[in-house]
Amino acid sequence: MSEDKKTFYITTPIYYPSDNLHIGHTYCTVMADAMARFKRLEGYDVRFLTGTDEHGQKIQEKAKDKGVTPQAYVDEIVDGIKKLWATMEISYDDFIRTTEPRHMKRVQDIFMRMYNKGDIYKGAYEGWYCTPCESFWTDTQAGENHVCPDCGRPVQKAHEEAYFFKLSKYADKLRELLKGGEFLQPETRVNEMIGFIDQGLEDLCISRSSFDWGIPVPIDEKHVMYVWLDALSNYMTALGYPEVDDGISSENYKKYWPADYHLVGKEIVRFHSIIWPAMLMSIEEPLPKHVLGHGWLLIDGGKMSKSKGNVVDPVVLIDRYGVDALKYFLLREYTFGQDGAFTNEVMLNRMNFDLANDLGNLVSRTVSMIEKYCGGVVPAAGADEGPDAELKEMAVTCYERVSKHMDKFAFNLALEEIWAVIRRTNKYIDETAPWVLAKDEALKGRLDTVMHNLAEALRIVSVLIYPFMHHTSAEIRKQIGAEGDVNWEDAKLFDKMVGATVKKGEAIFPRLDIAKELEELEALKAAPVKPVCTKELIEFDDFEKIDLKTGTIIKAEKHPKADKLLVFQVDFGGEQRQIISGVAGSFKPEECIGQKVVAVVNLKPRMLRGLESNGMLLYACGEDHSYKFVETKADNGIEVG
Ligand code: ME8
Repeated sequence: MSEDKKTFYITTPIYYPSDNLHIGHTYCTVMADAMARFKRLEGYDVRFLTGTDEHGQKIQEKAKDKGVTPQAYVDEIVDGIKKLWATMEISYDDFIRTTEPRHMKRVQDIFMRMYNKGDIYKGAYEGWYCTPCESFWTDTQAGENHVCPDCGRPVQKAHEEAYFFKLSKYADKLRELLKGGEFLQPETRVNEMIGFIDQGLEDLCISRSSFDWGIPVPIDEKHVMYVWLDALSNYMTALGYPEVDDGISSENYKKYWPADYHLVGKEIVRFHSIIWPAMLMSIEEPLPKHVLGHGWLLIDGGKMSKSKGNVVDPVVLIDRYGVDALKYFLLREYTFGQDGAFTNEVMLNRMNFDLANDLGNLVSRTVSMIEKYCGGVVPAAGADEGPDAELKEMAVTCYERVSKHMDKFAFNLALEEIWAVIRRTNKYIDETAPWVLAKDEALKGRLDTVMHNLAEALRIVSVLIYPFMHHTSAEIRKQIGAEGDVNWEDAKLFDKMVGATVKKGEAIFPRLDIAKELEELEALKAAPVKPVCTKELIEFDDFEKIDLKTGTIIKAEKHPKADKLLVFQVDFGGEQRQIISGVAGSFKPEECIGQKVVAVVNLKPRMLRGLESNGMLLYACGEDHSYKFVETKADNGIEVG
């Protein structure tokens, strides 16, 4: 059966692990995830790929600044990215890292295919390079001020021997592809790209020799591949294309390629709709069906970006409001293809109005009333009356409208359709006034019908929201007693709930005090969460070298020749030692006597202004250089490990 399923292959950009990801990256990944979940629910055999783009000058420079190897640098950040996606339960099928051998081998093979086709030649590059964007620019493009036309930052002069890809050769075919109208969306980007081609496509420099953090060019070891050639190939290498001698099959490639959608931010549409198809034309492989350029999340009017540092950390928002609330906000608030401003206020209002008020209230009112009026069991319905038929019709046809919007990646409109059902159902409660019906035994039949209809409408909502907020879907289903897995077909039916037992749970979205939240979020911004680790990572063996012991200060006095130093005599349970610390600003000598301490005892002795210090005491030190003892309750001379 599954052999016959239609496939659906969707990708996100592979992000640079030059820094932790922010809410802009989260936005793109959340959209891809919602689409993947939606298509799975519709019965497609979905392949969802994300990953990291780990080579290039920018990463090499970042690693150097931090004093670590590029690999160690990216390993740590990629770890954080994977944790973020795990927290958000991003349902990717594969996560590709461009430093993995499965990718590197295949990119070299792709390079050779282009080379053997006669599309690669050696020359010299003379122009400008934007390291944050990893883009080449000509004199004209960089302009008099020598800035990157994409991001506006200064570019660096590059003069290198390099390999070139005959991009110009494909100009006509690319123009045709773009004019076809289907390949690149939204439409507004098409003219921009055609304009770019019309200016005259120059051959593309595809190797660098001034740094070495990249995939070696197979025919010339002095060169590494240009990071975009390396990165774009990920969409195929992750599927096992081309077959190389490493035991990984290309079955997935046969099954899923060409990609249905490459979802990318608008700033990298050019790479995906010009360079990428030209590479594929060169190696004579099918082109992806669609490239979709989404808009940016803006902050204070500008693009939120890692290199500008004006970023919103998704982890902070998830901790406070939960994964589903954040996903809902991102998918509901912004229009696909357009930029949108991010502010805490917009986000909190959205969460309060749509989630706490509309959906949260509907769930809690429905479940409470079924418990109160029907003994907690969903009753059968009688004949339709008043607004019943309208409510049913709206609920059972909602999936059609949602599907139509999803075909266009219009997540906001799809959610708006679902919320129209939610709001209609809330209105239905007000119109039917169950609390009045409950007062008259003769109206019990009508009350049952109303309760039944509420439970059914909520069940349909629980199916429809599943691709966007699966935790909330599960929680609603638990509270209303809906059985079994979510099934898209069930969104078309209105008679599944008779006999289900409801059970009131916690409020699914507690109401937020917006003024208080705004203040607290602002305070968090002022005092950003500091990473615990601020130094280079060390090996366990390095740590093992440190000999830490407990002791008690038995004597303390000022250093006769230095105001900042205190001279301690410390008893380590047998041996006594003199240890000098620069903490006179934080303690009076007499208050140190009797203090239990932890000390490094295998530090080489040092002379400090004429007195020997034999070890080092540990303190917790504030930024203002105030010190506190690191206390211990252990006896003297005990090893600290
Ligand atoms: O460009 N608003 O990686 P990258 C919305 N490695 N989306 C945003 C955003 C914002 N403010 N900021 C970033 C790269 N994004 C390359 C890609 S693909 C073969 C190689 C999202 O880490 C958006 O999807 O700079 C954008 O295209 C992507 O992150 C860029 O991530």
